[in-house]
Amino acid sequence: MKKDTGLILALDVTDRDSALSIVEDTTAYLDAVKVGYPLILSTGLSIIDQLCEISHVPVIADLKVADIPNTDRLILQQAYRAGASGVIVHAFTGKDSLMACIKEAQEWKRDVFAVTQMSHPGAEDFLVGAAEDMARMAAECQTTGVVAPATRPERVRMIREIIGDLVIISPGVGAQGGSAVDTIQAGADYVIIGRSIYQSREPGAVAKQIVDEISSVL
Ligand code: OMP
Repeated sequence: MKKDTGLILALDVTDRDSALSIVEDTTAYLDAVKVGYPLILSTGLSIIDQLCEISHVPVIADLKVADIPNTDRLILQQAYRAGASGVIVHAFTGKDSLMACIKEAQEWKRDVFAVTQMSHPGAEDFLVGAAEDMARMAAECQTTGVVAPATRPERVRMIREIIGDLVIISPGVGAQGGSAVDTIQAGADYVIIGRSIYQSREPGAVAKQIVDEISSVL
C-alpha cells in the first residue's frame, strides 16, 4: 500500500450508491478504502471490485478474521479473489491461525493486518492485557502491519517500539475521540476514519482537511 496522504476511509455505510458516491468524493485524498461487514453484507463481496475500479486505491477487507487456521485461510482466499489488497484479522486466535493468514497473503502477494489493542473502551476488559504479546507475535510472524488504537496514542507509541518498521493502521480518530495528528506523531502510518467523513455533508472537504493536518506533521 503506497503511502501518500496517510488516510484510509472506513466505508461503513450499507447502501451501494452512497458508498460509491462517498468514494468518488473523497478518493483524491485516500491511500486506501476499508470495507467491513456493514457494506459487504448489504451489497455482497462484488463491492470490493467496484470500489477498486472507481477509486484507484487499494481496498482493505476488514473481516476481523478469528477462526482456526483452515477456516481463516478459506476466508482470506475469498477476500483476495474478490479484489481485496489486504485483510484485517484478529491476533488473539494465536500463532497458527495468524501464520495461516500470512501464508495465504503471501501466496496472493497481498497484505494482512493483525489487530492488537482495539480502540473502544471495551478493549480494556480483555485485549489490553494481551496487546503487547500480540504485537510481538505479529512482528515475529511478519504481518504486513497491525491495527492499533488512535484513541490511545501512548499505546500506538508502545506498539511501534515492539513492531519496528511494520505498518500501523490506526482507527479511532474523530467519532471515537482520537486526533489524526497525535496518532501519526505517535508512530502510526495511516489513520482509519469513518463517521467523521461519511456522515459529513461534504466528505471530500473533510477528508482534505484531515489530509492537510496529517501532512503538517509528516
Ligand atoms: P469511525 O469510528 O466511524 O471513524 O470508524 C472506525 C473504523 O475502524 C470502523 O470501521 C471500525 O470497525 C474500525 N476499527 C475500530 O474502530 N477500532 C478498532 O480497534 C479496529 C478497527 C478496525 O479494525 O478497523
